[in-house]
Amino acid sequence: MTHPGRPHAYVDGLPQPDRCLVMGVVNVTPDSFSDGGLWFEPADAITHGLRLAAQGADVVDIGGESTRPGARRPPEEEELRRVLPVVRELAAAGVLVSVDTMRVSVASKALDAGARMVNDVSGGRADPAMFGLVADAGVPMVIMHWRGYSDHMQQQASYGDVVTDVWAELQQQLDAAAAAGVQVDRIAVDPGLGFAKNGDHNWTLLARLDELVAHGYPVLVAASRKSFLGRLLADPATGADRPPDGRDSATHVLSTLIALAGAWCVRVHQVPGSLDAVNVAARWGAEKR
Ligand code: PMM
Repeated sequence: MTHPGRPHAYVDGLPQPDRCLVMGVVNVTPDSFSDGGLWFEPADAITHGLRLAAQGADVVDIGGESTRPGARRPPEEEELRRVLPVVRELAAAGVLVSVDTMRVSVASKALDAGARMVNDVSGGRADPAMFGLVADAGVPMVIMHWRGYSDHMQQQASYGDVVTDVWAELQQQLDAAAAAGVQVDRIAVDPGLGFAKNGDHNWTLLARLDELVAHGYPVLVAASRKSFLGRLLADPATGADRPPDGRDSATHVLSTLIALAGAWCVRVHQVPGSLDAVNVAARWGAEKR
């Protein structure tokens, strides 16, 4: 049985409060949709990461590649240049750092620099050696549902039943991870909102999140500021999508619902509101036990 508001599965090696975890996002990129350019200078990214940690983020996720639809990949050297100084400084300050990368070389160097978790949005598909690295390092890993790189992923947004199909494809990656020796209790899964998915797919995955949770793996959800929220909250007068920095209230509401559905972690740009949200959900869920 699952307990609303309370994660029913934990990732070994990460904090285990009696509530859904909150992962804060630092995009060290010039072009991410949500905060592109704001934290592109290492000093700014470090300051921002420290702020997220001070606000109560359980984990701070550092990425150097924008994955917004249509984005081109940075060269490996550039991704390393963006990510490593930020990982190093935050880890040295005692922050629990996750590295958001699809490249095994970047993940490896980030772990050497103090990162303690790998968030691979390709779920090991972009670089199959990722599972071997994670197995050897013994660190937790997020396996996200992914069908292809951002420059062509939206052409692949075609499903029978999106929840069934996403799980079947995640299961393939879980099998590959296990075959490579990744410890099962160090894995979280993620439906990958917006990755080869349109707005309707995202809403279906969210509304039926309990079905993904029921498979027994800890589930991470990253809905924060994504474009399907901008569309939902479009200006009634002009029809223009709500810009990303106006999507945080809706993100926090979703964090409550995601936590109540039994998710393990929400990945968000603005930590305080979602931390309040998961605490409300945990208290609510405690009455249901
Ligand atoms: N989305 C983005 C980046 N990293 N990681 C996981 N695990 N899941 C996601 O859905 C995800 C991610 C997209 O962009 P953002 O960093 O601006 O939110």
